[in-house]
Amino acid sequence: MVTAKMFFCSFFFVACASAVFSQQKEYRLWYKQPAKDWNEALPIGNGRLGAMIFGRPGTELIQLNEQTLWTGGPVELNPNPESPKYLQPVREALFKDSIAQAIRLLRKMQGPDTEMYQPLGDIIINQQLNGDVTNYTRELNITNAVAITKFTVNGVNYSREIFSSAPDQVIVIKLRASKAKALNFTVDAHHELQYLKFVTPLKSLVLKGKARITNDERRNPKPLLYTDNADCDGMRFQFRIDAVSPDGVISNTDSSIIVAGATEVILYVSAATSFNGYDKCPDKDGKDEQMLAILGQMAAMKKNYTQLLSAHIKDYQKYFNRVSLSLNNAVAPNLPINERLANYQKGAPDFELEELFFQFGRYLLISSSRPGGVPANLQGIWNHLIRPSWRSNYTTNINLQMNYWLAEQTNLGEMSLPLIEHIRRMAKNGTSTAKNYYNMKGWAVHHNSDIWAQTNPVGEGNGDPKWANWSLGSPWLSQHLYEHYRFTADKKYLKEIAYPLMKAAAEFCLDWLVEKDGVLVTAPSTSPENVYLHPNGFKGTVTIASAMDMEIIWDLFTNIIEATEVLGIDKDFATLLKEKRSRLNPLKIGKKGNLVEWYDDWEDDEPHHRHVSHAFGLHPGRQISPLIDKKYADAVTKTLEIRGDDGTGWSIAWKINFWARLLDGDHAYTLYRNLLRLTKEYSTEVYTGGGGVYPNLFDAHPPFQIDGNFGATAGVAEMLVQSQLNEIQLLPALPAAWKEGHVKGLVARGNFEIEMWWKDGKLTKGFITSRVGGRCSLMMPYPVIIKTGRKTVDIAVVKQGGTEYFLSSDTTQKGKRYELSVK
Ligand code: FUC
Repeated sequence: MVTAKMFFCSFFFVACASAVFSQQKEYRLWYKQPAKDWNEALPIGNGRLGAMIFGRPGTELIQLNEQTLWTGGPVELNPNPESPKYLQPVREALFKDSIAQAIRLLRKMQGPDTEMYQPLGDIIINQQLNGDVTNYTRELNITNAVAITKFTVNGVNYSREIFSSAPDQVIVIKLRASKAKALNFTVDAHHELQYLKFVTPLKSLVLKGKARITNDERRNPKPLLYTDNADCDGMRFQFRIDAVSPDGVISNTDSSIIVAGATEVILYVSAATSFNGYDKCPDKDGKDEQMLAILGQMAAMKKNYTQLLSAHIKDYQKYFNRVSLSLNNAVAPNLPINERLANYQKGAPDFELEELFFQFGRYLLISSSRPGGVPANLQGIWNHLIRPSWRSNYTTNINLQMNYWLAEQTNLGEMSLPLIEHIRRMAKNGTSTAKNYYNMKGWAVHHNSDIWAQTNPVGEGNGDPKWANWSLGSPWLSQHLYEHYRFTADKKYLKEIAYPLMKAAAEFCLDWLVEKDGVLVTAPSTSPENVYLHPNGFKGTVTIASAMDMEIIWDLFTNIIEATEVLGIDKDFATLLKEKRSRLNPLKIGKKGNLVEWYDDWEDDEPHHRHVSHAFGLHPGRQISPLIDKKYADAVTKTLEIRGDDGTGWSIAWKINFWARLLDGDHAYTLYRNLLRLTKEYSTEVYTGGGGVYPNLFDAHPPFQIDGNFGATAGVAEMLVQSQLNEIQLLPALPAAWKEGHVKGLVARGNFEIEMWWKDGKLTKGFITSRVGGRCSLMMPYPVIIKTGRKTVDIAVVKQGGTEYFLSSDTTQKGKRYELSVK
């Protein structure tokens, strides 16, 4: 683990060191009222420690999370030894169109569900305020990652500043009063379930608990219970709060801290769990969470507030300031976000809100996914529920992947390392899954994973195979392994980390593919989580060779073939994959002009279904593009038109990316606006339509699911720069509404960093920084040349998908910034 991390840091040094820090605009989400609900509270995080701040004057609520606090323990690798014997009968049933029989048998090939991500607890600050609250505001400044609540009572101004520091691994809260000694409050801690709470002789308030070893939701519908009992071996956790004040008197009860007569108070919050890796029992082989929390707290308390704050801002801005975006020279209207969202929904322009929402996705990724940690889950790191929706786990048929689409493009490549590390863990468990469930080589990942790197088909014998038995997680996740190479151009990483895992995923695919009517198909196959209407009058979920399966496998094989050329290795394997790729069941165009999703051109049970899995080849894949073949691009366009512009949050976000890849900036922009709809639904799981945002700009599935935030940011990046076809396209899908603008710091494959200005739909000026050297190619509808100083420039006019493009290409030197010449 340590070696792997060190390796990652070293290969990343090149990218980080050459990043040019830019001036950044100040982006603030601010409100005139405290949060009434969790979805109105404001998120902060340092990758590991998260908090939701309600900003309530009298009884402040700060809900905490620690990224590694999950139920359960290491996975059982062979929970269903009977599984392999059902595979052949499933295939036979599918080939005979006995779909109901195939579904019945597939349920026998399922295993345990995943564990759940858990809340850490709450901090409650009860402040004595003798009078009415006036001048109230609360804000989250995403340019420095600090949240502030301010209000006045009886002429005294009170403020609370809070941030979660990555360099010091604590949450810091500064409470201040404008009048000397006017602060009087108690600090309490709480958890929804059983816990132990006490104040130490040194006046640290401590809350400790233990997560249950199994979520056993299906077998035990009763609430989960935390216990301090030694024979329950779930994960231990604790958080500690210390108060420091230059002038106030700090005392305590058995279970709370009391502050009296203070002008300023700093609260330090540290937390730790006993999580010691995906394959270690979190109790008996767990880390000493008490020692970790105490040591972390002691180190932080040696520093004063100013030192902690400046270290935090410096660390955060090192990432955040790499990208700046300016649309139509927008300035923020002097209105709270909820009012701006309401105006926006009525059609008012608010380009600053559009910039802010783009940057908010980057803020959330920096705050929930740091090297050395685990990946951002369905809610990043923010969850207050014991039973969160979908267990707040890692869902791998779109959601986990979407969380990371923005990372490389928006200059946060390091933040994808937790995903890469998790893929390595899933590859280990997934090797057992491929062997134990199917008797196959390579590694397999199904629809869900968790901190324990679970990879088996979930559902426990009762799950609907349309999600539970989806089996192509390893080839899809391998795309992230390869994309990390494409963006960094780091051949050492490709050779040592990515390639062996990609190859093993391909070995699973080779075993998984079967021949039918002269072509290679997958069986069983699903098109996540959609349902078709079979001409024989039944509804089906399982099929043969869904378009998505074929596209995912095409993607992996193509990436491996390319990688073998880059590395000069494995020629025979590449030859084999080329042969297999040419025999994959081909994509088809249906009677409506749509891209066929299923084995045949069947109707959908729900034509507006949120998943658009068969458009994978357009995005995040690179098989389909208007620049390659108009025919398939037009078919996906038709498919998207039929699916419509609504959806869950992540579905709308995916559609932004689709339309950007179809080079239709205006349509992508329509979807971006749709996603910025204030949702009314706070807690119900809505599956059809209804996506949007909450007042805190968290994406609404509904309920809150963070992939929509990340996917939207990636979508804006796709509108501005694309490079999936290797050549860089600048402003490929610029909406007409963004008449003029400037963007700095987006990254293109090959490790090129871009700064550019545009006006009336056309590039006016630009620079490309070559971070590692190498050939840089541009594909533009008008001539754009990199000024490398060479006298002769290679520029060619090429016809791509029926349109003329100017292709220019030149060799660049590492670390050099080149101006673009625009004709
Ligand atoms: C998939 C999606 C749902 C939801 C869940 C977490 O099952 O179909 O919409 O996002 O993951």
